[in-house]
Amino acid sequence: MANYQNIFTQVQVQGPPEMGMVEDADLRERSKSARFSSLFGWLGNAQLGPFYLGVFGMVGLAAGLIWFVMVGMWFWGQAGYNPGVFLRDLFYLSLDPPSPEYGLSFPPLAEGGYYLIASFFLLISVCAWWLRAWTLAEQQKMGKHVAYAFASAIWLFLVLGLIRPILMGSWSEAVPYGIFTHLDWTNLFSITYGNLFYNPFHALSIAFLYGSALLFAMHGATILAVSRFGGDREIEQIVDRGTASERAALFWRWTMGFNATMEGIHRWAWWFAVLCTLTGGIGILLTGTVVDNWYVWAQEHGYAPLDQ
Ligand code: 07D
Ligand code: 07D
Repeated sequence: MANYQNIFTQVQVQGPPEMGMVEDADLRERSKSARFSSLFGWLGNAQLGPFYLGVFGMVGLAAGLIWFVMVGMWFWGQAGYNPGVFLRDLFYLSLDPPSPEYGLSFPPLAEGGYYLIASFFLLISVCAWWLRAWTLAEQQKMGKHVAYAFASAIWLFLVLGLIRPILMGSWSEAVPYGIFTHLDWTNLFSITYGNLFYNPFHALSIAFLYGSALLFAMHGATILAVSRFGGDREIEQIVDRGTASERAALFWRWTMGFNATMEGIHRWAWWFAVLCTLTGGIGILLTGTVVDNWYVWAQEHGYAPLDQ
């Protein structure tokens, strides 16, 4: 018997590919073929394609690739064009922003100009990808929830690499492109401004980050636990008695007296994820612009003890 599909179910049902709706859709930018992959079927839907690229998809991928290759070429140069050194030092190599004396001016290529050009392409890439999320939702007459959530991540990204450096009057404030160097930057940022733990927006961001993981675990576990009743199929679940949905809801009502609804749980998830980067961006924006030292700020506002 063909069973319903989830990550633990090995049976994969295959019919003709589902090519997607054609009404009100621009078919010129959608590829024409679809394939099946058993590997993909274990992780999600087995069907691969059709793929929609469109103008914004093309621009996003092309600009992203230019950024990636520019960073890679810089690393290649730093490694002395030696593949062994490149691989050995890959996580330590770095394309750094200009030094502080250049302020917001355009420095020589080797002293940060190249970094600014690469950043420009990354900016175009991320923005084009956001437009793609918006226009694809528009085409399907969907809400714009994905685009708004992505906008929240882009807000933090823009604060880190564009808005705050401009407010501080220097591109040197931007984040370097390197695996470990961007961690060093994060560490140094915290130390420079008196320990980011005393920034309440960092705390809020952490609460939403941890909360997102907790909610994701609760939601994922709940749906998996009722998938034996068809809970993962979500059809006719909301109104009927005795359904997977009702069991899932009752489980949490009996566990903690309160339960989310099938719709509401996704609002919880959306808000927690969105608020993580939204509050984070506010916290970074205030740092160095409004608040110079978060520990001193916290002492002045009764958030940290005075006698330390
Ligand atoms: C799982 C979706 C897939 C995305 C992945 C990331 C690149 C970069 C590198 C060309 C969850 C793809 C990575 C395209 C290629 C070069 C040089 C998303 C998933 C797999 N960080 N960060 C990582 C970025 C910042 C911090 C990893 C980006 C801030 C800490 C990866 C940005 C601060 C740790 C990475 C960014 C910060 C990391 C895994 C941009 C404060 C880790 C990311 C554009 C927020 C972790 C070695 C991941 C790690 C890590 C990418 C910004 C802190 C390389 C693209 C400046 C403390 N960061 N990061 O899984 O292992 O995300 O680092 O803003 O511990 Mg970071
Ligand atoms: C970066 C959003 C932008 C990303 C975009 C993606 C590509 C790749 C490629 C798909 C992540 C673009 C993608 C280009 C595409 C492919 C292949 C989201 C980003 C648009 N902190 N901290 C946070 C904790 C400390 C510091 C947030 C914990 C120390 C700084 C988070 C701890 C110091 C910053 C968080 C801890 C410090 C942060 C990030 C513990 C270092 C930030 C949320 C337990 C010594 C950032 C307000 C996020 C922020 C941030 C967690 C400790 C520094 C909640 C748990 C004290 C400088 N920290 N942190 O979603 O917003 O990031 O702060 O110790 O900038 Mg922190």
